Amino acid sequence: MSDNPVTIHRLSTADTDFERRLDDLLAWEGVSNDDVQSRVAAILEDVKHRGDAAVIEATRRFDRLEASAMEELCLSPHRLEAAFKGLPDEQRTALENAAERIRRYHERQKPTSWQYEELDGTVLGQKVTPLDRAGIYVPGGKAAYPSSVLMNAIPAQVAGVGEIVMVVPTPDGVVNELVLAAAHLAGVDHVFTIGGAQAVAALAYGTESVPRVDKIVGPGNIYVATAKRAVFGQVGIDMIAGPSEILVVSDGQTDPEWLAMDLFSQAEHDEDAQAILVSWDGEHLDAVQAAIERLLPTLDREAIVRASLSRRGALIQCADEDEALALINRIAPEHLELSVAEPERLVSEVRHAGAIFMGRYTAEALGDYCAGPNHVLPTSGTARFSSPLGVYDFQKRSSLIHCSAEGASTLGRTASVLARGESLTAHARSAEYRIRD
Ligand code: HSO
Ligand code: ZN
Repeated sequence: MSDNPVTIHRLSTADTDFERRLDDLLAWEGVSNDDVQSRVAAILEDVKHRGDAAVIEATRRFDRLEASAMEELCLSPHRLEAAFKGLPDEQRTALENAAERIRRYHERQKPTSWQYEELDGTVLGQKVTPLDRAGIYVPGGKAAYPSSVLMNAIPAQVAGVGEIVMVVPTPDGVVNELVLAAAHLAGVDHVFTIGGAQAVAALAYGTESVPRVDKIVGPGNIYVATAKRAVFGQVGIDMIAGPSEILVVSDGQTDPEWLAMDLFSQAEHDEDAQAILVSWDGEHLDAVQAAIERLLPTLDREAIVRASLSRRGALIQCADEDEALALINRIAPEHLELSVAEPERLVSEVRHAGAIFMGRYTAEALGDYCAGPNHVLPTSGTARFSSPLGVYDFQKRSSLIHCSAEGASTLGRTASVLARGESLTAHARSAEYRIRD
């Protein structure tokens, strides 16, 4: 442990080089290099052609996990249940409580099928259907999060997905009991102790033992992200997640230690995580900086937090609330904490943020575990065009068209004109057969 002052960036919107410095801080190169891409491509090809045998070999090579058959890399429902039952009471109850709240929130996201009838009797509508099979990638190692099992599997279950297949890398055969317990609670059907590009390939193409899924969700390392990008098209994917981020906006009235810990809570995920505090109160920023110095040596993950704060963390002074809003919408953060007296006023002007935590009491950590909304959120500015993981990610829509004789006749005239305009005369004639005089 060291008590050197942390070199967190201090910026002011009044600085002449503010724009450039902010751009530098926000820049994130998540793309994999040619070497990673060719290694991933080789693994995908191997699994596609040799199935289980290729997965078993890759698992032996990368995770040092021996198996002579795929059954040895598959955990039975009994094993998951035993993990759940074996938890200390406090952990089991907390997991149940979180799962219940996450389920209740996601129940509200269920889209419904709808249809309407036109005057001539033609019926139009939209039919919502859950995916047959979803694959959930759960990272192992330093980021093995049982909470993420709940956040990925519960929306799939609420959506009505037929079968949920989970993969979790298990280096040296070390399993995480809480992860297995969460899988039991969230209704996962199959768990395979495999990971990396080989697990993504197995889910995307199917093997003798791993069922082929329709969509793969969940975060992973650079090999997993590269593999997900490569199989996209063959299967659906959720998103390519970058490091976790938090943007806190403070009106200067929140306890500086609360804010320092809120920043740490995301910084502790990863050396590349990003924690930024914005305020129009300069003295308050000084007080938070002092609290950061004071609390840093008390952290279990001090080294990661120090690295994250000095690489990508910042305390930004702005002129007023309007400037804070402009920054929020420019950064489009994964998590936005509005630590102000009246968050509603700001929220109405926020256009881009994955999840918005309103008011001083709403620590982002509560949302990470148990408030109810999903913690799988768009990162690296992608909140400009995407949304939290939800029930809608595990369903798709089909259009319904049921023409009456009269409707077909009326539509036939319009279709015929347009089809002839495209020189597609079979289309035109097909429509014209149904025109009544
Ligand atoms: N903040 C993370 C989720 C997480 N936090 C899991 C703790 N466990 C990404 O949004
Ligand atoms: Zn977190």
